[in-house]
Amino acid sequence: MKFLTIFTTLLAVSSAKKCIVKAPASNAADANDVASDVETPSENVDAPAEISDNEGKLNDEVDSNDEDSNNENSGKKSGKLPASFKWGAATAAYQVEGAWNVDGRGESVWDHFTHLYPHNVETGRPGDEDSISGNVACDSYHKFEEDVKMMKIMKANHYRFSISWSRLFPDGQAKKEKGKWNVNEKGAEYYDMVINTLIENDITPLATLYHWDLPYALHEKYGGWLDYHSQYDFAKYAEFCFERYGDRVKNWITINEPWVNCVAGYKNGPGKAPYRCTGEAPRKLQNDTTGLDLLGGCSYEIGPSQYTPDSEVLPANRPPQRLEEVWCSHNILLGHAQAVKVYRDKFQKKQKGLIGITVDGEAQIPWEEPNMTEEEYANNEKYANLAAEFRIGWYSDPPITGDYPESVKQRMGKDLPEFTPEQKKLLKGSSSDFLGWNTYTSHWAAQVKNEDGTYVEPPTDKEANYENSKRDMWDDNCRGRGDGWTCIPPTLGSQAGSSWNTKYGPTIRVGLNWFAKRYEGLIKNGIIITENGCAQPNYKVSRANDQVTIDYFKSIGKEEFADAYDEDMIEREDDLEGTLIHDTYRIDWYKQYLENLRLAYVEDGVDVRGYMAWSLIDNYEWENGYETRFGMTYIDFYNDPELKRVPKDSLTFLGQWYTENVEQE
Ligand code: PNW
Repeated sequence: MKFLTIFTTLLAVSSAKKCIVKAPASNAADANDVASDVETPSENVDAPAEISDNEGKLNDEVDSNDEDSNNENSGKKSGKLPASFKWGAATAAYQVEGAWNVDGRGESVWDHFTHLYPHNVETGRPGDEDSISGNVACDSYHKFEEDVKMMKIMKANHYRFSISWSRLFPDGQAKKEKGKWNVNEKGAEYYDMVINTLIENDITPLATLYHWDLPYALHEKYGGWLDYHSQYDFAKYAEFCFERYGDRVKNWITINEPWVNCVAGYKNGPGKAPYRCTGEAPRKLQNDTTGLDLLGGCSYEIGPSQYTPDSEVLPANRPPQRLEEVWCSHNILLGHAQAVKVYRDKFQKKQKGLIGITVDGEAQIPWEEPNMTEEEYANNEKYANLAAEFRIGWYSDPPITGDYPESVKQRMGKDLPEFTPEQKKLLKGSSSDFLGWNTYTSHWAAQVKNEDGTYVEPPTDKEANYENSKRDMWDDNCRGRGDGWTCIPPTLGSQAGSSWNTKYGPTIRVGLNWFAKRYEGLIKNGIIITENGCAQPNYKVSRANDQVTIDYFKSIGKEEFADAYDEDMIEREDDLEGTLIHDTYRIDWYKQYLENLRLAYVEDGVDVRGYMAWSLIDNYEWENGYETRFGMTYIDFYNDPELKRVPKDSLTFLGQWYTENVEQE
């Protein structure tokens, strides 16, 4: 049977110091072009070229912040992306900066919990705390100019970085008294330097305010994102950033990936800080301890009130443990909205920048079987949309439409917190300037069947609750079989170097179309891919699924997706001559995803305005440590005290792709 799906068509296919960084020799010619003679940051930033003069037309007025109304059609005839396309790479503060206790920086939850539970990180060197934490990482705190050289090689015109909240406000609480902020000035100067250096090099800053590094003091004080107060502390910190940096930063992302922050930080632990494990993730069972377990495990201490794995309800303002991820999500979305309100009320009109949220989430692909009827497939398409509403819409609807998707409300029943009418108003349109999407991998979706072949039906209103909410669909667990991160075969695409990371190019096109359709007319400056990339396959990831995946794709007549690779693709930490530098798997990833992005723009008319590759450099890959490498630049973390940056082939490839596929002015 032949199905008309999107992807069948795809295969056709120092602060004041001036610092102009040049690319390394082989790219010198290009670098001279870009590192032009910008004199001072202020000259460059007063009226950034890509932002139209929209004075007096902000907030709800129709054409507010439409930075380039012609964008939509300009590149289509040529088959290229428009010259205004935002092109660059991304990193996050805790993963690259290091200098964790330098110049007055305060502890974040990542500092605290990596130090307390060193065994929660999958790789590292025994006894070497720096090898399991972001203590030093790439030391971008001291080596930022080296990073800019790498940006030049890929011809970046934008750079996405994040600001460390606890570097600015060590106890998390920003306050302005008598016109003066209680900021850690040395920390604030670091970001002045970053921003100015970028601008001097013709690279536009795209700053994220929160990339998972909550000041530990706030976790200790009231339980961090589990508590309602977090939104106000976040908004105050954001206000400082707008006031200090907003003359130069015109693109703000409030929160990075609320889903990962809350699900991996509170439910599926101990994965991400604060290492809570309120769900049924397999790793919990091994380490289900009360109190401190210095060898590794889940954390149950929180705030002024200690509680144990058995405590069902926390004191005032705290959710029941089983709903921690849900409440974390709720509060973090409100934090986003509060920060946007501050920007809109006090800064946007003058500064003329854009603000939005970045969500993550797998594109949902309807499950297909060789002898399926059209009705069955159509039903799975319907369920793919429902699964996407759960996985993505839960986070992207509130900042655009002002509320959770109806399907999520119906299935969660009373376990889903409600936004008050004022909160809905606050949320609605809070990501209407642009929407950021981090995209890596797709998942299958379908309506699950009972053993007798009948469909599992959605919960009735009476049955609706957190536990029942997803039982009739294949949601974020890959066809509903098993729990946790790892997909059960067949997977969509070949296995990259992180358990959840599979290479399936149509991911980006399917997802972009899903957003475009759902939010038609509601996002003024389109969608920005704020992350996409892969870890080169490595020794840690099992490929047991390869054959199942190959056989499956053959069985449905789509052999082209039976993507597998030879052993020589696998990264070996001791082989500098190999894929550590000559990263052909990663190049193929970028080729496939970028081609699908291009098609989404030129063929489907999706308003996609930017692409940030993850990541500019190898860095601290959270609970996977330093041996899961997502970078386009190599660093020998264990043996090289200089942390020298060595460009990989993929970095050069991206520079070429940009020249060939984006209109040059
Ligand atoms: C993103 N998943 O995280 C983050 O924003 C980065 O900090 C991180 O380094 C990068 O992707 C690579 O991991 C994700 O399970 C973590 O689907 C997990 C998932 C997706 C993204």
